[in-house]
Order: sequence, then structure tokens, then C-alpha cells
Amino acid sequence: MQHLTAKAKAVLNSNFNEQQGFTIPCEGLYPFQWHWDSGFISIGFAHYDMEKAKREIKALLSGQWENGFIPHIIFHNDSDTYFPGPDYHQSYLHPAAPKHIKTTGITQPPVLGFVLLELYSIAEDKDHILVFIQEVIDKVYKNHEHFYTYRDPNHEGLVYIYHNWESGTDNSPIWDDIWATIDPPKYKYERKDTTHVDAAQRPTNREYDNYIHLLEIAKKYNYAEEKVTQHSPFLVQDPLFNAILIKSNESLIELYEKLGDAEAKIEMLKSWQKKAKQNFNDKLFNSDLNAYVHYDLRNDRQLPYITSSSFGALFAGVATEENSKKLINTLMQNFVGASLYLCASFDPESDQFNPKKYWRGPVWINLNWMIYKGLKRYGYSEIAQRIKSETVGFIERYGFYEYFDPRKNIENAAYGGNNFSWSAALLIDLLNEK
Ligand code: 9WN
Repeated sequence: MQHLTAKAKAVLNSNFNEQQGFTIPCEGLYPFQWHWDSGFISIGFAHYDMEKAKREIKALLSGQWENGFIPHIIFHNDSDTYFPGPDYHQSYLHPAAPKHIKTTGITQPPVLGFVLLELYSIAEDKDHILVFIQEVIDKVYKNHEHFYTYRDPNHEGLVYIYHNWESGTDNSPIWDDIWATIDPPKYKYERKDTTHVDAAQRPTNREYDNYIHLLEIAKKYNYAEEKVTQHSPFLVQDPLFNAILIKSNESLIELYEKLGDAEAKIEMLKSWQKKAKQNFNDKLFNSDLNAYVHYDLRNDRQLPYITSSSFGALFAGVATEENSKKLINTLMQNFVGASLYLCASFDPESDQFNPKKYWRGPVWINLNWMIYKGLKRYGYSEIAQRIKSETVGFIERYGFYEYFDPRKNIENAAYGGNNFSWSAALLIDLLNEK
């Protein structure tokens, strides 16, 4: 296993941009700094190079907007291997966007809170890492404040996303129900992703029209959050996004308690948590499916599908005892029962399950890592060990790919980009658990 850790470090080191202090997710396919990727990457670095772990977070925060918003991509560099790139997004349209650097105007799951706590747990020199945490923690708090101010119009403690790219699970069949409510123009653009990866493993062109359409709407309103709330056809309360926010709230509380002198912030975080936990269970649990699902706020309906995002509730500790038992049964029946490796990104029992295509079925290492932690948290150690060893197994057999086919005994089960950073980073964490 030491050999595998060494290979993982080599992947991370070669994707690290020494001059600008951030790591690309994957050469060619993703040539900039991505938000939730960087969080996971930083956890990997923390095991062997804390300076890089800190630089990664600082580089991400250098793209934070004045109002607390943290974008999904920070364009520290130029590259013409990705669409849509820096010139398309035009973050300058919003007055709070930084002047010194280009970013996108959409976000990604807010991992930074729990990442800071992971860094604290991994660090040998606790005092030293606390100095760094003190330096950045208020920026992360401000980011959460931004969510509850602008992304929770009904004051439910549940925030919405307005773009599928904000979910991180880009072409999940979940979004098909939203796409059915809109009919975007056929835009003219040149996709780059399908020059790096087999098109059969990526979203379709029509799906890309939807993605661009949502960005066009946001740009039309200069990324003003209030306008997006009024006009975007895509307003979804995503169970993974919210679980990550809740987990990060919890981590910020723990860290502020260690740092001291932050009572007002701790109180605010606790009040967000209280409302969020209540409504997460009341609104997002689907009792027919026995799983947490997405809620389409624009059309006021649950989107009744089981995805790997459904299990984020375990990671966040937000599932009630009763719901957690039902959720585990669902995992055992639909995912384990289908004789697949864990954990398919979409319900294997559904007709829309596609084991080869991106977020419509393949296994992703970051989701497996969160589900592993969640299963342990709720005391399901046997199934937790299984997901851990299957995760390591994928990488051992095929290398550090972006996603994997959950079916057993198929010849080539590795898809997407190779030498993918978070696959390497989280493998390091799994193999060097404290
Ligand atoms: C859009 C970088 C990102 C991940 C996402 C993954 C993919 C981008 C794309 O790559 O999304 O953000 O162009 O497909 O879906 O989770 O953060 O690795």
C-alpha cells in the first residue's frame, strides 16, 4: 500500500502549480482550480505536505468575492483546453467579484469548513495549524452567511443551487426533470471535454445547451442573486450540497470553540444548524423511496430519485436515527443488492441507470469517501470497511481515474480523466487514516 500512496503523491505533485499554489483536477480536461476538488486535494496534501495543503486553500480563497461568495472555478491561469473558460463567465459583471482575478459566477459544494477540521485532525502540530485556521476561518463563515442570506428565500435552513454544475454531480438523471421544463436555444460553441474523453462517457450536446442557458440567464442579470431567485428555471435544494453545508457548519462550530472568542458566530451557526436539520428531514426525506431526495423549489416538488447524494446525510450526521435505518436499508437493497461495487452514483434499480456515463451511474471516489465516513459515523462498520476496500480496489486495479464502472467482472472499468487529483488525494487519506 505504500507503493500506492507514493503513486498518489506523484499524481498530486505533478498536478500542483508551484508558481500559483493550486492543483488542477486533471491535465487538459480540467486546467484550472475547482472549488470542491481543491478541498479534497488539500486533505491529501495535509498528510505529507501541510504547506501545499494551506496554499491550496489560500489560492481558492483568493478568488472569493467581497460578499462571501466562493466561485466554482478560479482562473489563475489561461488555457484553451476547457469550455466554458474565463472569458465566457465574465464574473466582472457582479460588483463584488474580485478585480484581480477571473472566476465563474456559480459555486460548488461548500467543503471548506469540514476540510479545515480534517486538516486540524491530520496535523501533528496543532498550534501551528490553528494559526492558519484562525487566518481563514472567518472567510468560510462569511461564505455560509452568504448562502443563508441569498440562497434560502423561504428561510428553511436549506439552500438552493441554480445550476447543475453547482451540485458537482453534473449530468445526474435528477436534472432531466428540470430540463423537461425548459427549451433552450441551440447555442453555438465548441466543446473541449469530448476532445479529451470519449463522448459516450460525457454529457450530450443538448445537455450542454441547458448548462449554457442557465449561465446566460445568470449573466443577463449580472449574477445578482435576487434576480436569479426570481428568474432561474433551476432552483433546487440538493441533499448532498446541503449535507456538506451542514457538515461544514458543524466543523466551524468545533473549530471556533477551539479558537475561542467567537460566541456570536457559534450561536449563529447553531441556529442555522437547528433549522437545517429539522427541514432536511421534514422536506428532503422521501418515505416511499426511503431516501433523501432533491427538492425542485421552482416547481415545488420532490424529485423522486435515489442517488449517491442521498447518502450525504450520513456524512453530515443530519439523518435521524429512524431515517438513517431506512436509508441504510435502501443502500443494501438497491446498491449492494444489485451485486455491484459501491457506490453507484445513481439508483442501479432505475431504468435511467447508466454504469458508464459520468454521474448517471459510475462510482466517484469523493462520494465513496464521504459515504465511508458517514457509515462509520452511524456505526455501520462492516459496510464502511467494504466501501473503503472497494474504493482502494478500483484505484489499485486501474489507476487514478475520474470515475469507475460499478459492475463487477468487466474488462475496462475506468473512465473520464486519468491522474485525477481527488482520486489520489482521498486515497492517501484512506490509506493513512488516523
Ligand atoms: C464542471 C472538476 C469538476 C468536478 C465536477 C465534475 C466535473 C466540470 C465539467 O469536473 O465538472 O464543473 O466540466 O464537467 O462533475 O464534480 O468538480 O474535477
